[in-house]
Amino acid sequence: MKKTVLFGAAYVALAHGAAHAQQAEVNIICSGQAPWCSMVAVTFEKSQGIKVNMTLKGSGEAIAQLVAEKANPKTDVFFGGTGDPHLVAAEQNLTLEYKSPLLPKLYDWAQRQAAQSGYKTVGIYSGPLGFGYNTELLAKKKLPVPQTWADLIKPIYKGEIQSANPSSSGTAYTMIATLVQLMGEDKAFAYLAELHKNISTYQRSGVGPIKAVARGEAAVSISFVHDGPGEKAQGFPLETITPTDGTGAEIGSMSIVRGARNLDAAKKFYDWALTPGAQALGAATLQFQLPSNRETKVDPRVPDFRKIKMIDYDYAKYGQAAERRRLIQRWEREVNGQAR
Ligand code: S7P
Repeated sequence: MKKTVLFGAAYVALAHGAAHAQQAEVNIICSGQAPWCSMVAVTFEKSQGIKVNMTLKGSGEAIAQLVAEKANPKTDVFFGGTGDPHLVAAEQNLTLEYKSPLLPKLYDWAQRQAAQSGYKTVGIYSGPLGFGYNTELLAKKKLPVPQTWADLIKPIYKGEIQSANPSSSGTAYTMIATLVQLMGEDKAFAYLAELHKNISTYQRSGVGPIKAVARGEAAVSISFVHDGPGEKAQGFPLETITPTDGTGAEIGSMSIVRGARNLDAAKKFYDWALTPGAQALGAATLQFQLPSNRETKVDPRVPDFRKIKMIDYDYAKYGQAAERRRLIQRWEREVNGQAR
């Protein structure tokens, strides 16, 4: 998904031969889906007159880039993706403390994400983890809709499930951290080893599995359920469900890079991205996470947290670099390293 998109104002400026050499610009890594990232870039550029250079990357690749650029940052803002790489970036001092004037407008969970990072990141959306399933494929294979985590390790689902790989995907890391908090660590890893036998593919990106299920390439995915309605709206036979034995959620986040070359523009983007108008661009591009500003209109397709059995997810603990590394390494050793 490495793709750099340059948006138009700079070209227009050149064409007009105006003195636009000084035009403000901002370099953003976006870890959301492409239509949303593009809409955010185009709308910000048009409304604020600041050129946006945007690169799309999964959250794992995004943090790797911030680490690689540490001595000479080329990125100004890291927008979207699960909260854990943002917390890791904050801990490693790769991102900058900034208190947006919009902070008081945000839900508590988004403000907590900011506070526990020393205001080096902020929550921009949240969404629960669950399962996607292809209604036609399950019917054809005479398979029941899985209701619980325990269901997914039943032999009837052998080769029918896709997940993402936690080494590259924040979504898959959220799954590991959720299971560890739900079951206790050793039981969670025993569970993941059983689940491994039913997994056909671990995809690099978090949205890959639900897209594969929507297109009939697999029957069930472990995914953020807010990624389901967008696939359904495109006509795919896709439904989602959250496990009745409890689940976790991401706090999608945004951070300003320490040493950002375009700090003023980065702060302008950051403040703008927390407004209801900017946050409404998610649903407008079929992205149905719960926006963090309390005043943002909530689309009816956004998963209703009040109807889902949520665990009390410890974002601070599971966002620690050492904990994240340790759990991913354990998964590589005890799960991914095993034959299926
Ligand atoms: O944009 C959809 C979404 O589910 O994808 C993001 C996720 O971090 C994708 O990155 P990974 O490949 O690292 O899993 C989520 O933040 C977002 O809600």
